[in-house]
Amino acid sequence: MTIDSGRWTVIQRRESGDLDFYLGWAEYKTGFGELNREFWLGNDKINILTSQGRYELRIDLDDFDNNQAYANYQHFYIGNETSKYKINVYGYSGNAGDSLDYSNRGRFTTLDRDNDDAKDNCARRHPGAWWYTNCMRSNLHGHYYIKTPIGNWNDDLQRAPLVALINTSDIRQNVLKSFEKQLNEKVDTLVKQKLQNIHHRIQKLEEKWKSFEKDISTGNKKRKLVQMLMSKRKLVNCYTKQKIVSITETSESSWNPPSNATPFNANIQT
Ligand SMILES: [Ca+2]
Repeated sequence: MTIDSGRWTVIQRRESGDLDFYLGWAEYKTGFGELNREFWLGNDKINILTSQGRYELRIDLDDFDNNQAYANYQHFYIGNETSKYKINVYGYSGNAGDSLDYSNRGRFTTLDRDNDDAKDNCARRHPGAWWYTNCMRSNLHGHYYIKTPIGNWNDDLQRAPLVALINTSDIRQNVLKSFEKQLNEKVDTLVKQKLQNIHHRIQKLEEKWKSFEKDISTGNKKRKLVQMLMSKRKLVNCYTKQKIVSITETSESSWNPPSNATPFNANIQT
């Protein structure tokens, strides 16, 4: 079934009237027919299916004049065999009319198991098998007419019904996964931007630190140079003073020759 992207599981198909649907409890319990032709999936399987999540039910009808109609129910669940496959269905939309609401909370009845509210067996009164209450307003397993019926979709003359289920839990999961993916992508983008900003700021700080270190280094060099120059100046000053003193002392003493000095001519041999 390709409606809504093919996410439906077909649980019943009638298209030719070749398959007999006027069957007993055991057949409806396990299912019958061929999946690619006419069939009923089976009450046990539908119970298991609809217990797995929230399921939607869709019923498509058409007649030999190509009139088409559908009924959609937002929620569909049937209980297990102990509950007589009690049906829970609500949230109708469509153009076929809400014929199933009358069966809501009804138990399944077949020709050999009378679980309906009527005094007699509705499955025998309206040959078929269904969630009859005080009988019904829909009977999709009823007699398959081979001529266009006189009546409307709401009586038991429907033909060629196609009944399918969709698991809305799966759809919800897919939507949630999609949101989660989008959220993760946004978070990743934001984290990347933040990391880039932090990285940029760290680079700036490193550059500032290098500049600061350079300044300190230059300052230290300058200070050392100044210290060196000062110390050299001191040395020069000191040296200059010493020189002056030395020169002065030397000048003063040169005026007095040593007492033991020999006269220049004393050693001259005559
Ligand atoms: Ca009854």
